[in-house]
Amino acid sequence: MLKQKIEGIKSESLEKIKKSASERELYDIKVKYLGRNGSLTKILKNLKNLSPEKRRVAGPVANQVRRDIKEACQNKKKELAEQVDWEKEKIDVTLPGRKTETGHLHPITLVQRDIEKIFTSMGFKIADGPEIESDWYNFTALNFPQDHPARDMQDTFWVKNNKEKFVLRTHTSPVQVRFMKENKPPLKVIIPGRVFRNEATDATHEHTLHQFEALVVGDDVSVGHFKYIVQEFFTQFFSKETKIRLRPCYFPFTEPSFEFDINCTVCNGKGCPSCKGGGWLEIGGAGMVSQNVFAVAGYPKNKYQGFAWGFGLERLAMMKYKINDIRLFHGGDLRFIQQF
Ligand code: FA5
Repeated sequence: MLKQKIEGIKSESLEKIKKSASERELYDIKVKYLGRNGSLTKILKNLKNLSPEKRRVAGPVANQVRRDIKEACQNKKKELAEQVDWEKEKIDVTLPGRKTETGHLHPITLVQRDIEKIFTSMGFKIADGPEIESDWYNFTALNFPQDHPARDMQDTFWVKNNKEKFVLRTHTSPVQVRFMKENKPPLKVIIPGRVFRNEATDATHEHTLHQFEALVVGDDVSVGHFKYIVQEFFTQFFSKETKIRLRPCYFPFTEPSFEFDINCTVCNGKGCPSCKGGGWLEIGGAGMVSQNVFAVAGYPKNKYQGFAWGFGLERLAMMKYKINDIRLFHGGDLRFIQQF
């Protein structure tokens, strides 16, 4: 019986060895029969428990089969090695290594850093605020009355919350109030950051964009200061004199308010998709800070004056790098990104 079992192991294992097509397969076969828990190993370990007669018959057979399996494995290994196409397998260790791609800064980050450099050189601080903002900071503190149609000016992503109303901030202006609550005039600060609007996208509109807010407050800050600083900023940012245009506008938190355009640098004012054919691109809103906003921040009414603006970073980047579609910035197309 045992002898037959051993013979069965022999024919089965040799057949498998013959058919094996790789060293790995061969190794697995060897382990199956001759490994620590292999089927032949178990029989060999059990020989000592057999009667002397049975051991005399089974012992030599089992040992011979073990030798046969080992030998068959060695021969097959040689055979497989001879089949390897060494020409194909050859490795040229002198070849230069593959270059790993290193990342680089996104154009929006580059523009943000440029802006920060210009303003810090003019003595401005840089501040930050939350992207998920309370309805109070985003609207109420900025003089948007409850249910006033002005709240519709910026289509809003509302965040579900039962206690307090939160929004994905629609502009960087709420940080004006946050900053003023913590700091007393005179102050000069810029606030770059990401904002969100629930709107259909086109060549100049995105749902997720960046703005940078500027806020200057002091005893006698005027529109003249505003114009000077803005002109200085654009000259440094574009490294050339840039034509700017102010149009009267309405924002609840500034009085008077204006909309701010620059001459399109993509077409030099002739009209193209980047400026929707008009030759000018709206860059931001601006104005003299409303006394109501000062009051919310805890400043005494009519003591200070100040100006503020909120400019679109993507639109500035479009003008700087002559990009004709805002959607390219966050579209994830490497052919675009790798140009910077
Ligand atoms: C505001 O967001 C005001 N907070 C600006 C402001 C600040 C006014 C301080 C007064 C004082 P407005 O909605 O116009 O304003 O947006 C300002 C700028 O952000 C726009 O001129 C434009 O450059 C950019 N912007 C706004 N919406 C989009 C959009 N969907 N895609 C790309 N850029 C946008």
